[in-house]
Amino acid sequence: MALERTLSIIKPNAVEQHHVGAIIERFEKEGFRIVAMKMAHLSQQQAEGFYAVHKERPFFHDLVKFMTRSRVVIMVLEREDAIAKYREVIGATDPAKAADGTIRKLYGRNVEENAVHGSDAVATAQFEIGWFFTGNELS
Ligand code: FUP
Repeated sequence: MALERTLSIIKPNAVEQHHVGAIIERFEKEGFRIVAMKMAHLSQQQAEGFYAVHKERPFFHDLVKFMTRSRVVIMVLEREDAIAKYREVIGATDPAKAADGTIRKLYGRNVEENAVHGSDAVATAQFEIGWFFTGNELS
């Protein structure tokens, strides 16, 4: 197992519902170290660029609208095997299909408002971390 970093976003629905503290506490209990963290209200350009890989998908427009609705918490989290472990802790994309006890099951409303984002691979994590954080903020 390698020490990895993943990009985590606590999405607008979870921030609006006051679940920020519970979600961060869970990540720390699961052994993640917070390397960097900020709160931001994403611009349309930031959200579109972040989700550029999905730009041809039918849900793209609504997803960008949701992600720019209100503020999000963006974090870089580190631990051994971070990418796979994080995805285990958050659960399936659709909260209705997520395992009991996972963050999306606990705090997600539907496949769009699914409470949290997490990188799906090492290369994706590198792009996503660089999208939101400078080298200085990560050192
Ligand atoms: P995940 O890696 O679990 O975040 O899921 P995907 O990369 O498949 O999807 C990225 C985001 O697109 C999801 F977080 C939510 C959104 N999405 C929808 O809004 N509708 C869909 O049908 C599928 C995904």
